[in-house]
Amino acid sequence: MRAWRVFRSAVLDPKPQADDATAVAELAREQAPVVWLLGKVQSGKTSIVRAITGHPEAEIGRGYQPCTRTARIFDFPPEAPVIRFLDSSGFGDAGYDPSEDLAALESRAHVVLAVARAMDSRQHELLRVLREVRERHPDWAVVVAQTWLHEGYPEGADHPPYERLADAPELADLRRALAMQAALFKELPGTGAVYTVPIDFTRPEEGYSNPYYGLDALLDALEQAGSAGMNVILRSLAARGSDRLAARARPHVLGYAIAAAASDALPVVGFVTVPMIQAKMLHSLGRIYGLDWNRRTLGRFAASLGTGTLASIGLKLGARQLAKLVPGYGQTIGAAAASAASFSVTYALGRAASYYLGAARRGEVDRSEVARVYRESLKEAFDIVRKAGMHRDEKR
Ligand SMILES: Nc1nc2c(ncn2[C@@H]2O[C@H](COP(=O)(O)OP(=O)(O)OP(=O)(O)O)[C@@H](O)[C@H]2O)c(=O)[nH]1
Ligand SMILES: [Mg+2]
Repeated sequence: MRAWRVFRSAVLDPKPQADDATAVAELAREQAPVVWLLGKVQSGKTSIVRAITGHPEAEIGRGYQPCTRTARIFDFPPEAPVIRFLDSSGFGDAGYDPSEDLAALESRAHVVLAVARAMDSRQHELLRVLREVRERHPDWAVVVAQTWLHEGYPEGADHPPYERLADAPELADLRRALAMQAALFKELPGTGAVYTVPIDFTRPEEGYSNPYYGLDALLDALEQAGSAGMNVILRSLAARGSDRLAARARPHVLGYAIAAAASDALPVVGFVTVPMIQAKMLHSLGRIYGLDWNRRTLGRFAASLGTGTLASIGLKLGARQLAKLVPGYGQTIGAAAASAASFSVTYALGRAASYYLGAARRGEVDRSEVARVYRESLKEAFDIVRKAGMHRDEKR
């Protein structure tokens, strides 16, 4: 139970260490894929970030940090990023040179996301930049989001069902514009795929039936263009549900779990321990739910989890313990996958804590439900591990 004691005192620490928080964020950031946004001013770049993260636009604006001379970067969530958006701002001014932004990306997982208004045929600058990118990296996939679709609709029309974009008779003009624009991008040099995705992300006051028109198609394209872990991240972000706080908590849990996995894999930053990362996660979740952890609340949460579960918090689990926790997974994952175990336990702890905090806010904690959420989330975590290929060092 030593790990639990370390964890407990870290959660109850009245003065959380800022350095630790920075180290945890750094760990997560190292793993997070980067979406490189390229496109003219006001083409809809920030709206795409808002749609993917569910984060309010104003906070996205404030969350951007300078990165290179020509780009800013938004880490989401900032405390333990699961995804990062690099927004290159040189567009509109002729002569944007992408080399510095390219260099910032070269060694990491990323997707190039070009953004162009569907009815705006003047895309020379964007095409020039993309050509430069693909000449340097012929294999990089490019996703082109074609935005502002309704500029090509008949006056006052709402969106058709997404699949009708391809054949609705009244949209012939829009289709022609989309096809002509797509053709320009398909001519890019290089071997990587080019995906074009029509979208329209409107503000509620514009009155469209679906403010995220085409979001699913965009996520599909990003998944196909991106790294193995991308699908897990995007789907987790998209699973919003109706509970606003739970939706805010979810990416945090994923980010801290990824950081926990990374802390096992990267001995250099070994001073960032799994129990410490888990403690930081509980702090973050407490802030989201507006509840401070104290002896009493943490004690209650621990009691709901049960001692059998507590024993696994903060530990590096071996195959045997894993097999006990989740029957059937012991063999799949293999003995060496300490980081997969840390990921899973941290993820399950975070989901159980979110559930607990939500229920405590409403004043209706059902203890057995907390334990059930933990167990269910552990299974979910192992699915994520497999889908993301986190256990890929092991024999298949
Ligand atoms: N109707 C519609 N409006 C959009 C769409 N995308 C963005 N907008 C609106 O266009 C304006 C600019 O969108 P942003 O997402 O801020 O564009 P941006 O590319 O980040 O702009 P800059 O940061 O100024 O370069 C906002 O008022 C958005 O609400 C879209 O697909 N359809
Ligand atoms: Mg913007």
